[in-house]
Amino acid sequence: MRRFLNFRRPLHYWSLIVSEEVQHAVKNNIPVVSLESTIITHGLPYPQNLQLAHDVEQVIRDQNAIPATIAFVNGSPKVGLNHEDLRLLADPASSGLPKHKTSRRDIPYVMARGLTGGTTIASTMVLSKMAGIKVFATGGLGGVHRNGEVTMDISADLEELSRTDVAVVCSGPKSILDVPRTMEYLETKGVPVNTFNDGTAPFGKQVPGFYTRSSNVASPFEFSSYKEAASMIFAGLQMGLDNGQLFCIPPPLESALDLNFINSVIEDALREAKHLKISGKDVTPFLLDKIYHKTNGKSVECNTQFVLNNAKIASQIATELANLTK
Ligand code: PSU
Ligand code: MN
Repeated sequence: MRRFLNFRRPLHYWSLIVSEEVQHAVKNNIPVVSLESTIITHGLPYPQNLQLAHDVEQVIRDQNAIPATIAFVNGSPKVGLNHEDLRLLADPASSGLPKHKTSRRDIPYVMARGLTGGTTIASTMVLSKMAGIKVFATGGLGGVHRNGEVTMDISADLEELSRTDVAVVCSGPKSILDVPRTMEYLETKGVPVNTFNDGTAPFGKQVPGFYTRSSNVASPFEFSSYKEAASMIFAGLQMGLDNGQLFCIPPPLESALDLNFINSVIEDALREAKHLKISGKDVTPFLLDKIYHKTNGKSVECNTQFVLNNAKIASQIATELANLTK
């Protein structure tokens, strides 16, 4: 690792640390897929989180692409982590301090205090863009929370998608959210939502619901090949649109959960969150943990499987994009 100095970039990018491997790949148009780390610090329990952090990087390598997991390590923004970094993030006992869930607004605080934290989709997009990475794989998108018209709890992920041109490959916004309002927000902000249609209709016509193959909410657009997805990213870049795009992949059939089952679990978890007055950035981690226990771990198994699947597909999209930009 070395300090990333690029004199064509403004001063404030100087503290970004990009691994040699990722720098080399970006410079030589080798496909790179970035990965977030809030899923490691706050999304999944230990040690499944550490296992997944390693497995997801391997899936990307198996596709001949380079993984770039992103996080803040002792205050430094890092793109491309080593084993010690991953362990530090994953193991709650690895340092005296809890890990900081780091979205865009948390970046200056985390850096100034030298904290270690997992990056959300929003901040992973920020750092991906700085490092020149165009494709990013993750599990689930943040969105407009249920009752968001009153609480105004709307994930910064949505705002970031409207201002940073990185493609996010995920399994849709979770059904803990208000999915129709999340779609409305993205439309207003000019963010294309494209769902993969692998021929198993009606999927592709509807946005996936994270744990479920469908959410009953229509997808504005669909795509049926990775090349088509890459062409959409390429078109956005060519036009200098500056916003991100969302590519939704339904979770693999074998591990997907039933919509009615997961909805009743979510209703319970939401009631509990309300009762305990959980708010702000704690809402998502609280709900994920409740759902994990109420499904006897099935939600984590499903979550793990679609993160791996999304990383594989993101690698193929990144490969097609590299071909287009040759
Ligand atoms: N959805 C999950 N697991 C997660 C997250 C979302 O199933 O770990 C994380 C992602 O990093 C996402 C963030 O960017 O939560 C959104 O948090 P908030 O709603 O506070 O913006
Ligand atoms: Mn929020």
